[in-house]
Amino acid sequence: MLNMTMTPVPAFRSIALVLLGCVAVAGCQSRGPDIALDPADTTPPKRMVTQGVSTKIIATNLTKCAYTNPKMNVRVAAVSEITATDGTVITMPAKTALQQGGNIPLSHDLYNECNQVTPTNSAAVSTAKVPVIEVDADGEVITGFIVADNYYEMYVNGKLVSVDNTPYTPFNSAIVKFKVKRPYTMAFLLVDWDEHQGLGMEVFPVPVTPKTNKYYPGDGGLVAKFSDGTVTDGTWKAQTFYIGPLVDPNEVVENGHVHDTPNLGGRTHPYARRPICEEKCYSVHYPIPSNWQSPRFNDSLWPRAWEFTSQEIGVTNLPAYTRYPELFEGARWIWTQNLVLDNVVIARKTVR
Ligand SMILES: [Ca+2]
Ligand SMILES: [Ca+2]
Repeated sequence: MLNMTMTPVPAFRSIALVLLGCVAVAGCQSRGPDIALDPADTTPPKRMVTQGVSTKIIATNLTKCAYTNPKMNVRVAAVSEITATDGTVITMPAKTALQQGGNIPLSHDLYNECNQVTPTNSAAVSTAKVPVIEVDADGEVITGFIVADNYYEMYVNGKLVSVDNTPYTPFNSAIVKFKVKRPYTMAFLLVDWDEHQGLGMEVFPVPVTPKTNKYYPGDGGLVAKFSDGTVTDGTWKAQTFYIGPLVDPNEVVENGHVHDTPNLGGRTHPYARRPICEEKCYSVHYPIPSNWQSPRFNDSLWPRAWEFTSQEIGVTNLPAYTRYPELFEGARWIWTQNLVLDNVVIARKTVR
């Protein structure tokens, strides 16, 4: 006990410094990123390694599709747990607000076959009934359009403003409205959902070749545009927390806070290597920081988001996106370094 008091771990020391700062600096209790950032933790996070599929199912299916027909690509979005080699129990594919449930702001549909909301073009889209989530009572109302492959949850200044109501497939898109003052920080948790949980692979619905469709590494992507002019692009920060499938965990090369897979053929389909390890594949995971949603979270050591084209994302035939080019004009698809292997991503942007 005495030792703990005398030599606090760096995290406690950081909190203490922030608290002391608040006593000295007037107005530091106010929300918003105008307050000091938490000190950056320069210690690179420690990897956790898993092998094989996660078998402990904790939620059988988060997909709630009110309407279905055989032509729709509706897939089961399970949640499970897997134990890493260091004993850490990790939720697959991720801990989400959707699974937690309760009083959460479920997304308002731009396009969603499950709810039969499928406007034919941008002119047919109405934002009138989208609820406004209040972050600042005296802020401006900002409207945003979001496509995430497959799941997103979005925070503004630490407040949850939208949770993707369709976590896996069919591919949907959403409209969000929030009231906030500048500067403000947006933070997205993004999940490339999968069926072979822990492996980062899905069951591809259409056979690619007779054997390759059962273990198929899926890919991710986020595109969003907001009425104040903010768009997703390479000025955002993006960090990956779940990388797989891997033949060997050492295929993830760490350089400080950059977790890259530079030697696996490519960063997008069809160039990314498709390993044949199947149930023996590994994944590498990193702990998600507890305050990642906060405007005070310091993402300065995180890599910048990578931009990808619609062709690389594979969305040239995705009505949830392609029907509304005007609503996404100027926004770029973003993800981390590897669109295929990076399965859980946090993307952040402070708008000044
Ligand atoms: Ca979705
Ligand atoms: Ca993937």
